[in-house]
Order: sequence, then C-alpha cells, then structure tokens
Amino acid sequence: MTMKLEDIGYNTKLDQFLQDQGLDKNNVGRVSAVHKDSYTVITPDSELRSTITGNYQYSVNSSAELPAVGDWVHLSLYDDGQALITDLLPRVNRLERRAAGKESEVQIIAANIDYGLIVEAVGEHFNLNRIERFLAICNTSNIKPIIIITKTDLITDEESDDLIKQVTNRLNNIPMFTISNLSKAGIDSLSSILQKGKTYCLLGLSGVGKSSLINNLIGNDVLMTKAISSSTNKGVHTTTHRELFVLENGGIIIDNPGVREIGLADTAGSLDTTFEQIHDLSLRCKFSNCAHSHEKGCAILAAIEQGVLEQAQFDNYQKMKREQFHFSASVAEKRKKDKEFGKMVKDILKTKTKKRH
Ligand SMILES: Nc1nc2c(ncn2[C@@H]2O[C@H](COP(=O)(O)OP(=O)(O)O)[C@@H](O)[C@H]2O)c(=O)[nH]1
Ligand SMILES: [Mg+2]
Ligand SMILES: [Zn+2]
Repeated sequence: MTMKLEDIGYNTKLDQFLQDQGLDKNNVGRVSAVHKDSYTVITPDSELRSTITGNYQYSVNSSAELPAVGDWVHLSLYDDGQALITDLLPRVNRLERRAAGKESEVQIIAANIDYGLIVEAVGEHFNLNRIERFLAICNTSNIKPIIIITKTDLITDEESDDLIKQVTNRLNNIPMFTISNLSKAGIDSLSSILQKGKTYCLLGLSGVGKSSLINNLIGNDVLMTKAISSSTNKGVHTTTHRELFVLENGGIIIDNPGVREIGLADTAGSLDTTFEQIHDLSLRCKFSNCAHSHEKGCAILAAIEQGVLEQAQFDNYQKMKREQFHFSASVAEKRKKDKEFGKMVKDILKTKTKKRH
C-alpha cells in the first residue's frame, strides 16, 4: 500500500513544529524498532536501518533522550540509501516504567501514544490489580486506556459475563473488549474502532496474546507467537524487540516484549485519577490526615464495611502509593547524592586551585 505521513501518525502539531524549525517533512520518519546499536525508521515509502549522528550522541544526557519506538526523528538521507538520525522531534507523551534493577531510573517503553491497549488473559492468572497498574501508567502519560480480555475461548459464556461484571464493577467507564485469538470472536469489533493515524500500544504480560492479536489484526501470521517458537525450541522470547505496525485498515500498533512486572515510576497524581472513588472518599474522612487504618469517621473504612468499595482495590491502591513514594524517595536520594558529589568535586578543585596559588 502506498502511505502518507499521516498514515504513520503524522499530525498538525508535528507539522507546525517542523515549519517553525524550518525542517523538511520529507526528512522525518518514525522509529519502528530499537536494536542494540541502531534503529529501524519508517517513512511513507521506506523502512530504513539508521544510526544516530555523533552530534546527537554527544548531546544525550540520559537514555530517555535516545529514540524509542514511536518517536519521530529527523533524518539525513543519502543517495546510497543510508539514513542518519540527526534529531529527536518533540514527544507528545511517553510510556515509561521503572527500569528493572535500577530504582531511580525510568525506561521508555514507547513514545507518542494515543491509546493503551491493556491486555489480560482469562484464567487463573487473571488479575484486576494488574489492569489497574497499567491503567495508572496510562493515566500518568495521558494515554486513553482500552481493556482487552483475551482467550475467552477457554471459558464459558457465563464465566465470561461474570468476568466482565468483575471488571466493570471495579473499573467503570473504560472501554472493554473480549476477544479470542483462536476463534477470532471479538476481533472484528475491536478492529473496527481502531482509527487511522492513531497509535495504540499493547500493554500486558508475556503470554497474554499480544502478538497473536497483532497477527489477527494484520490478517496473516507475520509475527512469531510463542507457540511457534516453542516448537522450534527457540525459547520464550519471541518478540526480541518492540515493533510498530501500520495496519491496512487504519491504526498503528506498537507491540512490546511482554514484561513480567511493571514497576511504577512517576505516577504522582495519576493514582488519584485511577482510583477516583478512593480519592473522593478520602476527602470525606473525618480527619484530614486520616491513615484509613482504624480511625473513627474514616469514609474509606465505612465504604469497605458497606460493600461499596472493594477491600482488594483499596489494598492495591495502598501498595501502589507505597511504591510511588519509594520511587520518589529514591529519585530524591539520587539527586542529593549527585549534588553532594558535584559539591565534592568543586571543593577538590577549589583546594587544588588554592594550593597552586
Ligand atoms: N486459547 C487461546 N490461546 C491463545 C490466545 N491468544 C494467544 N494464545 C496462545 O497464548 C500463547 C502466547 O501468545 P502470544 O501471542 O505469543 O502472547 P504475547 O507474549 O502476549 O505476545 C501462544 O501459545 C498463543 O497461541 C487465545 O485467544 N486463546
Ligand atoms: Mg509477543
Ligand atoms: Zn480515612
């Protein structure tokens, strides 16, 4: 298919930026995959393997400033088909999580996302807390959430209805789809809401059916799913890097390697949006500093008692609050250490200069 920049997500905001900067829109592309030392960048008529220029490399202060999947970049194009990334164009938003093993660092999952497709499979691992966790991440980044429950072929219609009830009881007002990648039930209705030029990022644990879903949306098996990989004994990590797909019927989908755990980074404020009911209730506690543990006149405890609020949801909220607090504290601690280190270096330089005089 021949594509326009708009088909891969180009918008008026980006266009305005390029005009303001005097940049040529024929020299921009969108990152569709991140490799160890290079990037795949798509333009309306090509897919380019690119590296970043030295100037760009030297200007980078943290990994967050490097291109991520979904990013728009400015390119230097050469006749021999080579392309160099000279600049990162401004991001509308970025999906991030706490980097594994590094308490105060964030890792960018993807950039310039319109919708987060939160994927959870039915079965014993089905977990509302996890959906809420992804929801908080979407809210933090200003990404509209859509919940997708997969593998409905494994349960009866009654069980499916019950599950839907469970989800809507706890998370109302969030669009939800139930699908089966096997029977293809629900795929068409999901496909019909995907809008041309909008970017959707799949969020969900490994094994929930994200790659299978993309295959179904694309209409053929281009991605290897886990089933295929296990038969060839190639291990469980089938999607070795994140990828971005432009669907023929419209919509841009970003897959990412399933994650075992989503560590919350900076969700400050977004928890109150995610847990609106709890936030509203807390404003009605008798004491403004209520810890909601045993206080008299606690509106939250009363709501749990009356069955208006689920204990499990409140527990999840508190767990995420603690995590958020811990992350903020370790970021603050790191800043303090960096500052102290900077001061130490300055002091050493000072004494050295003094000695010289
Ligand atoms: N029964 C059933 N199995 C599915 C469904 N979707 C995916 N699977 C299976 O679940 C496994 C993981 O699927 P995959 O798409 O690779 O998950 P991903 O890790 O989220 O990308 C594979 O064995 C798929 O065949 C579904 O709707 N129903
Ligand atoms: Mg996958
Ligand atoms: Zn209270």
